[in-house]
Amino acid sequence: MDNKSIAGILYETADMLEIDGQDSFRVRSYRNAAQAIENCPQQMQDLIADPKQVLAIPGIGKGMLANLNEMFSEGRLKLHAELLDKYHPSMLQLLKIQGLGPKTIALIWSAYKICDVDGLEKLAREGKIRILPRMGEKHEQKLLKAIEDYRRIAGRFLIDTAEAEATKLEEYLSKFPGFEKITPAGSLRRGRETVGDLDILVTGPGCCSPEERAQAVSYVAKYPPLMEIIGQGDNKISFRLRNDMQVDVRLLPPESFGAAMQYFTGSKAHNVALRQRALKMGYTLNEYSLASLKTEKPVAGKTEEEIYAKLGLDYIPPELRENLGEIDAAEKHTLPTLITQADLQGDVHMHTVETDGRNTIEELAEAAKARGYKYIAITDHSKNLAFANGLDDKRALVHIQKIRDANDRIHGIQVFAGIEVDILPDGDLDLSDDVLAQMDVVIASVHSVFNQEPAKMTDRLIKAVENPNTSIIGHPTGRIQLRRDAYQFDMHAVLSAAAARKVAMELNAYPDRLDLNDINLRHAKQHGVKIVINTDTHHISHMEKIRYGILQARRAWLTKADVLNTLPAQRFARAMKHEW
Ligand code: DGT
Ligand code: CA
Ligand code: CA
Ligand code: ZN
Repeated sequence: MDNKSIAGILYETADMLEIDGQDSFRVRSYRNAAQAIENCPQQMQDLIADPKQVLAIPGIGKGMLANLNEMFSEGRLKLHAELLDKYHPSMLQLLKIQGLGPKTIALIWSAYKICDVDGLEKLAREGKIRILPRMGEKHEQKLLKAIEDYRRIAGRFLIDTAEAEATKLEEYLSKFPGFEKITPAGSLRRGRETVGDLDILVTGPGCCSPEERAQAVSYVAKYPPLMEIIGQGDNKISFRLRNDMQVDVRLLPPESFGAAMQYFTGSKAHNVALRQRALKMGYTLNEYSLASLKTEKPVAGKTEEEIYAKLGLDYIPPELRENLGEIDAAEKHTLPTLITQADLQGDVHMHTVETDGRNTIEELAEAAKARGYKYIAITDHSKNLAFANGLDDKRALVHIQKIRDANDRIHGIQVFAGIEVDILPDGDLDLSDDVLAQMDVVIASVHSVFNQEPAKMTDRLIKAVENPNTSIIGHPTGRIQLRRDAYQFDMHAVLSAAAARKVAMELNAYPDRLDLNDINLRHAKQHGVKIVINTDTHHISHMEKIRYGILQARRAWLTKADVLNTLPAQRFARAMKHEW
């Protein structure tokens, strides 16, 4: 059991204890422990043999240590299982509905003994929520809207979660002697920002005869995090993991591995268009091969490359396979040379211990240097973000000096002085112009008052773009994936303003944001607006999240030339002052 799974069980236990009406001290002890374990850099699994080390973690006492021991020895927590039994696992789904906390769930449970999403929706539609104490018609309407939002995102996972699950499973599969190649397909391979289920393809000598496949399938079925098998066939097994993620594992003979990769990578829309093209050329295309219509003889199937080549197309990278013009471009040899991670020279959105980050300027610089970057920018928060201990003018000036001093001391990487300054509700920036003018990089971001009228939000953003000190608009739509929608505004108007002023738009690579999305990025490019890909690092471990930003940029057809932080340091610095 890894830290994330342990924390998940403890969070759920805390929530269910609260629903159960247990005292708040006990509830909090589970929640605190969950948080501590989630953030612990070492795996509990490695610490558990030494109780002293576990007890040294703030938030973990003797009682919690006993719980941890139980989880490692039994593979479960009895209290958690009992609470799930008393209510129903569906209770945990209710907690994922925005604005529905344990107290309200407890209220609804005590009145109606209902604890599933469908049941809750029925109650709300029948007007049975508004009559409960402290509730009203407005609460009921809000709840119905929240249920709708929940349904839209339920069953999807952030790309980093999906990737981590895929990697763990691949490690397990690679221990089976009959498996030679193991590859994720589906939306994960296309680099989509969220993933529904995992599609894993396997090939090798263990996938050939029915007996070998039966053996292989039974090995897959013994994957420890597997919770429930959904379906099992001769060459496929589908199952659900503890976190509710569904996985399809398919066993394929080597001669059709490429055809299967092509088919199961999708997207469905890309496949439909490709199959039509194949038919026009006298072929059939399916998950086994590309074959001649007349003779039914396969002409390609071992690799994707040979399939695209036989269809008269340049190889289409998975990120582009959405039927958004890529087949046409592949035929005309006009597919773009997509940006790669190696093109990036720096990462210019980072927070330090001075505000809500966890590392010092030096630690960030060293970690960035180790990644091969030529520059970074330190961009702490401004004072409007009080809970993050944001900087006022005075502290900002001291901080600039601190960054300049650090830059003089550290060799082999340039450290730019920057700020992530709040865009206030009226569009003014949160620090004075002469302080901002001293910064090398000014990222202007909205962090509060998200629910303005669209016209007002548009004016607010345009005013921020037109501030001569602004270099970049940070996470421009404010969405938090699977949790909070983008705020409403006229993207085209803001992009036009940004193009006129040579202000860049951020592609925030942090998986919860991935903002701008692929469609907005394509619009930005059409408007002639340049992009900066950043991680918004709050801890050195976040720097590697840059690859999700790269995937998103590739999905948007971006090339090296579209992205400013591919420039050498001096030219990048000029670009931050509107010269590109
Ligand atoms: P997801 O799981 O919702 O994030 O998205 P995908 O793209 O991974 O979709 P999934 O898992 O349903 O199917 C994986 C791939 O298999 C999909 O991208 C294309 C292929 N596929 C699935 N069903 C069909 C189908 O009915 N027709 C065609 N042509 N391809 C399909
Ligand atoms: Ca999938
Ligand atoms: Ca699937
Ligand atoms: Zn921010």
